[in-house]
Amino acid sequence: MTSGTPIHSEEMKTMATATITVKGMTCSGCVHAVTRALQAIDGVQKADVDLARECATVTYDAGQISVETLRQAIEEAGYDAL
Ligand SMILES: [Cu+2]
Repeated sequence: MTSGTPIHSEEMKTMATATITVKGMTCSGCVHAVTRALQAIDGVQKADVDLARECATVTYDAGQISVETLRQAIEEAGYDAL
């Protein structure tokens, strides 16, 4: 008798990318602060913060969190998310 391997159901991942305008960043320290704040969120896969363009490009699981969650984290870090 052979024992079958259990079938693991695929986790539902709905990855999305959002570009959020971030105001108030003045140096690379700010970029780090925003990047860290975003990456600390459960559901964020990748966060790229651009000082010159004043924006954050975030890849996240839309089934877990929303853009609002990302904005909130940026605000809590002390910057303005538009
Ligand atoms: Cu700074």
